[in-house]
Parts: sequence; C-alpha cells; structure tokens
Amino acid sequence: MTKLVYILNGPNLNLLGKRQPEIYGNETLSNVEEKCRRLIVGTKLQLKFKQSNAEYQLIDWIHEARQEAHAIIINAAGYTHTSIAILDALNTFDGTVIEVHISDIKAREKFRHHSYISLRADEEVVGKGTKGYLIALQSIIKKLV
Ligand code: CA2
Repeated sequence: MTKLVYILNGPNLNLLGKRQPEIYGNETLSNVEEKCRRLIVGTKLQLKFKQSNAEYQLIDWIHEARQEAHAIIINAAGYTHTSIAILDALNTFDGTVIEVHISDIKAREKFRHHSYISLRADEEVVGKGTKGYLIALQSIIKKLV
C-alpha cells in the first residue's frame, strides 16, 4: 500500500538559495524537493511537496493531509513562532509530524526560540541545513516502510 507524506514549507522559503546563503545555504527549494524525491525511490512512499506564503493555505493542506497522509514534515518558517492556528490544525492530524528548520532557531534572535509547532511535533530536526529535510524523511521511511 502506498503511503503519502506531505512536506509543507511556509513563507519566504520560495527564496531559498536566492538570498541569505550565509544562513540558509545555496540550495533552492526545488533542489531540496528533487533530493527528497530521490530518497523515496524504491519505497512505497509518495510525496506532496508544497510551499505557500499564506497561513490559510498551509492550514488547508494540513486538513487535506488528514484525509490522505500518514506523515507531515513541516517547516512553517516565520509562522513557527506565531501561529496557534497552524498548531491547532496539526493537532487534528493523527499521523507523524516532524518539524524542520534549516537554521538553528535556538541560536538566533530570541523571538525565534519559541516554536508553536514543537508542541505537536513528534520529532524536530533543527540546524542541519537543508539536509534536515532528508533526515526527517529518512526517519519517516524507517517508521512507515
Ligand atoms: O531555519 C528555518 O528553516 C526557518 O524556519 C526559516 C524561516 C525563519 O523565519 C525561521 O525562524 C527559521 C525563514 C524562511 C525564510 O527563508 C528565506 C530563505 C532564503 C532567503 C530569504 C528567506
């Protein structure tokens, strides 16, 4: 049976690899998606890899995931630190949730230290660069395959 994994990316992550490489590295979000797709070859997993700058869109995708996905990997970007609404949506999801941050949010400005997403996340992968997405996906592969 095929199992679906959602990888959700929040605001400004469409600029990955195009600005601030000293913080977020040189890889674009398409590169990251490509590597994630390569990692699941030969498994029975399928990916939906998405990015939006809109909070409601991320919430709608989480609702969609409730119907069809076994796991969500989420980098909610700036909404990590503000969005009770995204936390509420994740709390309605029964599968595994892994929170990813490219940078080490605890080593940055104080306003980035708190994460609403971490209140629901089963695992967190933080400060590993864009490799964090692959680490999270590997963990899902171990659990689901
Ligand atoms: O480290 C992460 O992955 C963050 O989720 C990235 C967010 C930031 O607000 C969080 O505190 C930590 C920012 C995403 C913005 O991404 C950009 C990437 C390249 C250039 C400009 C923005």
